[in-house]
Amino acid sequence: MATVDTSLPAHPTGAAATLAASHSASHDLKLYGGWFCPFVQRSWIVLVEKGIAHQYIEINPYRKDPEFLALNPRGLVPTLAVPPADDGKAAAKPLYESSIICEYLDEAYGEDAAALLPRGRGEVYERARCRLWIEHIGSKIVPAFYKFLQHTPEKEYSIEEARGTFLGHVEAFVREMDGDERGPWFLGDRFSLVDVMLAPWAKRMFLIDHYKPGGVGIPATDGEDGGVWRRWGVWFDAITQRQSVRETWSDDEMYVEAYKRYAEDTTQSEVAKATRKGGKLP
Ligand SMILES: N[C@@H](CCC(=O)N[C@@H](CS)C(=O)NCC(=O)O)C(=O)O
Repeated sequence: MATVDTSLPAHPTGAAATLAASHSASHDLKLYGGWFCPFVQRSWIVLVEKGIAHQYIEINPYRKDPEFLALNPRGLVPTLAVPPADDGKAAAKPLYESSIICEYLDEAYGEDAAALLPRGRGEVYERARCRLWIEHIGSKIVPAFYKFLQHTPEKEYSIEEARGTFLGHVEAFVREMDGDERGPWFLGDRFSLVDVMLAPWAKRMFLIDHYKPGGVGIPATDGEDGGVWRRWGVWFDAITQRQSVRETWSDDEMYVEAYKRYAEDTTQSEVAKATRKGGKLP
């Protein structure tokens, strides 16, 4: 039986459709993804940023096909099939979890100078600091995003509480950003995995404006904390206009339709179920 999740449109549209079509030929490195999925978009952005040859395979992760589960027992996208190291006789090796896939792709491909995490000998602390704020995105900002988007009047928490928690986690992140107000990236003039990790949710914030009364509610830039929110605006504009982010994006209206099931809290996705229970996201 088709559900709100399994009946999602089967293909990307817009820029993402063009990108997927140009990576449809068979290749040993395969990204299994869903066009609507922000975790997939993270991995997809890294593939584009680094110009990594690959095959993109669109699947619906809510249909737990046995071939998909054989690769990823968690049944989630993104799932990456990594080429075997030897003569091609061995089977492809699976990898999953978006942040791990992104770090793998960054380390396995490209020059050190183009790395998306600081890699130099003298940069050990800086790399750890990046991972700390990547962890903050995953354990604080992303869960608060879903709690906000899945808010309905029946919930035991108010929309103001959901908004306050979300903005508080975003603010803590912005206060850690380097550089002056010109930024634009988390590391100032250096684009990194920290930016990649939050990019898909920055792109999806318009859905909260669309569906929730009062919208995201980013504070005014002339208020008490104006500097913080000006810095946020600089980062937000830069990330949402970044070519790799635009190329991995379908048409806006497709997300409006796909995220109705979150806004109405009817989806049975693992992320949504964990959000409802107040547990850790998958
Ligand atoms: N922690 C995982 C989360 C991935 C995830 O939740 N993906 C969703 C699509 S956006 C999925 O595959 N859902 C299938 C399901 O919930 O059954 C990651 O970072 O890769």
